[in-house]
Amino acid sequence: MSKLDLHTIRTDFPILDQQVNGYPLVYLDNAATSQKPIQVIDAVANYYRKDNANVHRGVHRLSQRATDAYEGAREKVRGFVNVRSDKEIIFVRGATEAINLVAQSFVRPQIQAGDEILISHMEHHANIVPWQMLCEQTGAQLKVIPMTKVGELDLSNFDDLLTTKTKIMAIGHVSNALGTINPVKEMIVKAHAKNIPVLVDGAQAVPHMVVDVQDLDCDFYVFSGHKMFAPTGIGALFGKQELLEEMPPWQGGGDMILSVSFEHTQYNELPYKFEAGTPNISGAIGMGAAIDYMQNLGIANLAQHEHDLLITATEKVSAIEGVRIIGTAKEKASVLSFMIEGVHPHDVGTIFDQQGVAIRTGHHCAQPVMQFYGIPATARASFAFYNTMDEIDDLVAGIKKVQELFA
Ligand code: 7TS
Repeated sequence: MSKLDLHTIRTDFPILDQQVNGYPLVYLDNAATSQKPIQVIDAVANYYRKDNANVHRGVHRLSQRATDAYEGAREKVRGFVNVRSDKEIIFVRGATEAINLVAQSFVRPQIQAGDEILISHMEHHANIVPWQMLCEQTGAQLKVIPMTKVGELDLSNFDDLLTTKTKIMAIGHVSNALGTINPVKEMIVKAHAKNIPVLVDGAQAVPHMVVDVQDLDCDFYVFSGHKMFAPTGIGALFGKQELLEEMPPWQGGGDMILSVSFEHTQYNELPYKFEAGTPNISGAIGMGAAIDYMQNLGIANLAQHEHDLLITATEKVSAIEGVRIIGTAKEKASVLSFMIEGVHPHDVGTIFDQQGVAIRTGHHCAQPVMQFYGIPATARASFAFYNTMDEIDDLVAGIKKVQELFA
């Protein structure tokens, strides 16, 4: 049984209380982006009402308050994924920007033609394309950990993929297309045994489970605020301090310097070295408020409820004839991708929308996963802690409606 008071929780999310096409909205597209509680919306609005000023540069009161709130948010993010020091949390635009930063600032200076970058077959495009660009720039090679039919990583030849040429392994914690939770901790141990640094893409993990980067011992961990009930345009990069210290800045500008002359510029210390220009102050504050919100409810409680939703949805959907679930890994979080026999996923999505049910259809920015299964797209329901068991029934009813219409 869920320990959450869903009725109260749902009143915290005003957007959920609306009709779409004459039906109550059932929002099952949380892997694309999550909804925001009033606590987050108010934190952002109050910042603009009372404290708005630029950070790190004014002696005046508002600037001090804005700076305190922004740095306070960094401290919350630090605690959220159990990072040792504030210096190791860089605010970025999201997971995508964080991966590009690591590719260009950490890997590029040390990679040469013939070196290798190791990713997996189930990565989001954000954890493929920046590495391909780096390969084009340097002549390095992209290597891919294969996957199995159920949607798990095939680690049978993993040791052989970790070579003396591997400059980084970049791996998703949870697959957005399949929901698979990858055994990143064990993979990190093996990579580290060969001195290979590891980046973990946690975009789909942090909204759904307790993440402890010290326990994982990853070198970099990236995530986006908007998938964890915070605003868009903000995210975080964790990097081990000793690595961040050695990395050159990624972008130049204000705030990332200690002094500038035409002859020489001295860069600022961590984390500011990587935060050129005026940052997304309100976004960071909203992210801090989202973390407070999740922690007040208890992340383990949220995870338990979502697990119950996923188990129930999986049971009910797999019991429907003519429906195939894509991604049946043993360890999964919050994603149910499926195909209805004889119906294109986009038609599924459209018919769902007519009943107020929001799901995502398409390749989910994971085209290699679709290529693996030989399908153009899937329909994907993805859950958050504010979803209810009744909404699982709406999902099931939606599938049956589609089947009726296409019978
Ligand atoms: N990594 C994973 C695993 C993701 O699921 C996403 C976004 C990203 C990285 C990129 O995050 P961004 O915030 O920088 O865009 N995933 C999805 C999705 O599944 N549907 O829409 C966006």
